[in-house]
Order: sequence, then structure tokens, then C-alpha cells
Amino acid sequence: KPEAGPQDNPWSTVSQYACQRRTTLYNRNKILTDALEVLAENYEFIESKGPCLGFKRAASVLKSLPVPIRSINGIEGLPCLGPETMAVIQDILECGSSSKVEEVLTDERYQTLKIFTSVFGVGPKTAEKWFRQGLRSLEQIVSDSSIHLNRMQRAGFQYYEDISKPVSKAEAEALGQIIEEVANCVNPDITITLTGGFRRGKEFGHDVDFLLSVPGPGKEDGLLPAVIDQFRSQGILLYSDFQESTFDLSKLPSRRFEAMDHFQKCFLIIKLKTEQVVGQQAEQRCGREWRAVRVDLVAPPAERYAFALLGWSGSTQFERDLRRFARLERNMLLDNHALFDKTTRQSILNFYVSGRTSQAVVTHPWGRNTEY
Ligand code: TTP
Ligand code: MN
Ligand code: MN
Ligand code: MN
Repeated sequence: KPEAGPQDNPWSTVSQYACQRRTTLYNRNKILTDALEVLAENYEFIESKGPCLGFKRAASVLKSLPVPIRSINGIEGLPCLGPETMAVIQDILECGSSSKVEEVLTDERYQTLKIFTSVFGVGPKTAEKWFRQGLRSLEQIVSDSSIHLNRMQRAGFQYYEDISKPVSKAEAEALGQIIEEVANCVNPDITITLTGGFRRGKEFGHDVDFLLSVPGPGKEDGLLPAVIDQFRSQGILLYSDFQESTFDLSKLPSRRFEAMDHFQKCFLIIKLKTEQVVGQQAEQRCGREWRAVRVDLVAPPAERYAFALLGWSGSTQFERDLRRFARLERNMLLDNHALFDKTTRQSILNFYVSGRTSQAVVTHPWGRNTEY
């Protein structure tokens, strides 16, 4: 008879890395993870990175569980759950709520920063500044003539109602069609791939993310400006923030593997005509011919497609842990541009440049067959 040991704990195989955990879209511990995410957000607002990450990580672990946690003993053996997290979970399981979380939820500062940061273009810093000036509502911000809003924030306020409404999968697909058509006018070789939350199978998102790629070196040059021009001439461009590529292959691997990538990209607000959305209910259309939707486009060089796709698929926690896993468990560096093996000092998946595909996880350089 085998001795009792860690193998008897059902959670002994749960990895500390999100990229090593199978997580379905159905979260059985939503009550707990919502609470932990409130705490994470509150720490984000006071720019306390460590605790913020700690709570996010704990929430991510709970999201991967195939069963709801019903007692504090039920979390024994799970990674990434610190004493503070344990206390919150215990309170909720025993009393139905956590006083620590309730305190945050009723805190004026938290409530105000939550509202302010819900505006496109407003981050914790700006929100904090407005809060310290005594401002408490969006109405106060727009009516205060002494407040200077940048172009992004003006668009954020202008389309606030529409872009705070979740985007449905049907709307994302309709946008995909529109972008496909527009992009094909610019270059018929183009492939567009839905990334972000929708690529992970989510039913709703806060925006729609697409990756545009054209085979061949340098063929992506000028791609997004041309696409944006097309949107504009069709009268469906409401806002655009274009960022030129600062990607330099010769500088790979970069000294610091970064959170932000250097690819050509744009953050847009697009007018989506309701009639273009398949299956949209007649009553939902009532009185509205269109809605504004946030769209992100990225156009990496063709040979960087795999990394860009991996990096833009999210979730943020998955990406963070994928990089951490590469670094700590494989002695490699991963970012949106490359995977670098620190042991051999070589880039892996550098398939276009070196013509090597043997180690490729991605079987086709332009996508479609991606496995990871
Ligand atoms: P988001 O669109 O912010 O998040 P999401 O699609 O997972 O969720 P939602 O449904 O709320 O939209 O970002 C998608 C991924 O893109 C995310 O993993 C971060 C990544 N990303 C980059 O890698 N570089 C960038 O410059 C940006 C803006 C995002
Ligand atoms: Mn998204
Ligand atoms: Mn976001
Ligand atoms: Mn996005």
C-alpha cells in the first residue's frame, strides 16, 4: 500500500505558471476571483505592483480549478495563495463576504478611480490627479473647463457609452469582415487574424484585436496607414492613434525583454453599422444605426508573425507567466518579437531569417496552423 504523500493532494500538480494550467472559460470560483481582482485593482490604483500581481496570480490559479472551492481546506496545496489571499477566501467561505473587499468597494477613492479609468485614454495617474483635485464624476470632468484632455481622452468621453458596452463575438466577426475587405484593397496577399480575448474563445470583449500580415520581408511597410486611410474614406473612422514600427531586427535580443512591443500598430475607434452584424436582434437595433467599437491592429514583419500572435493572444497573466516560465524554467527570454536561448545564445523560431523550421512550434510562417 503506498504511503500517504503529496500525491494524495489533488492540487499537487497545479503549476504556479498560468501557461502550464489548462483553464476553461467557465470560472467556477467567480465569487472568490471577483473579490481578489477588486483587491488587485485597488493596489493597481495606488501603484503597488507587488501586492497587485500577487492577487491577480491567486485569482488566475482559482480560475483554472475544475471545481468550486467550498472550504478553506479545499485550497490546500495550491500555489500562489499568500496569507492575505487565504484570509479573504476564508472570510467569503465562512461569512459570505470579505470585510477587506467590502471596505475597498465602499472606498470613495477606489470608486472614483474605477469610474475615471473606465474612460479610454485615462490611466491610474490621470485618475489620481483628478481625484486629488476634488473631482468625483465624469460629468464634473467634462464640465470643468480648466481640465485639459488629450485627443485620446476626448475620444474616450465622446464615445464613452458605446465603448464601455461589451463587444459581442458577432460584432467582432462583422468587424473582421470589414477589415478583411479594407485590407484586401490595400494588399490582396494580406491575412488577418483575430487575436486577444476572442481568439481565446471569449463571447465578449472590451475591444477587438487583429493581427495583419503579408508574406515577404518589409511588405508590411505602410500597411496600417493605408488601411486607416481606407476606413477614413469609407466614413467609418472615428478615432485613430497610429504608432510607427520601432522594431529593429539587428537589435535582437533586446537588452531588456519588454512588455510593450515595437511593431507597427494602431488603436482605433470604428463605426460599426448595426445592419452588418449577423444575428443582431431587431429590438437591439431600435433607433441606432451604428455603434462605436474599439479596435486594435498590429502589423508585424512576416517573420515575426508567430511571436506577435502569441504575444497578442493574451491573457495578460498567461503572457506574463509564459515569459517567467521561459526565463526561470528554460533559461530563455521571450517577448513579442523573439525567443532567445540564453544557454546556446541563439534565437529560436528565427525561421524566416535563418530558414530553419526544425524547432518551430508554429508550422506555417504566416499562421493558421499555430499550435501552442
Ligand atoms: P487586450 O485587448 O487589452 O486584452 P484582451 O483581448 O485579452 O481582453 P479584452 O476582451 O478585454 O479586450 O490585449 C490583448 C493582448 O495584446 C494582451 O495579451 C496584451 C497584448 N498587447 C501587446 O502585446 N502589445 C500591445 O501593445 C498591446 C496594446 C497589447
Ligand atoms: Mn482585446
Ligand atoms: Mn485593456
Ligand atoms: Mn486590445
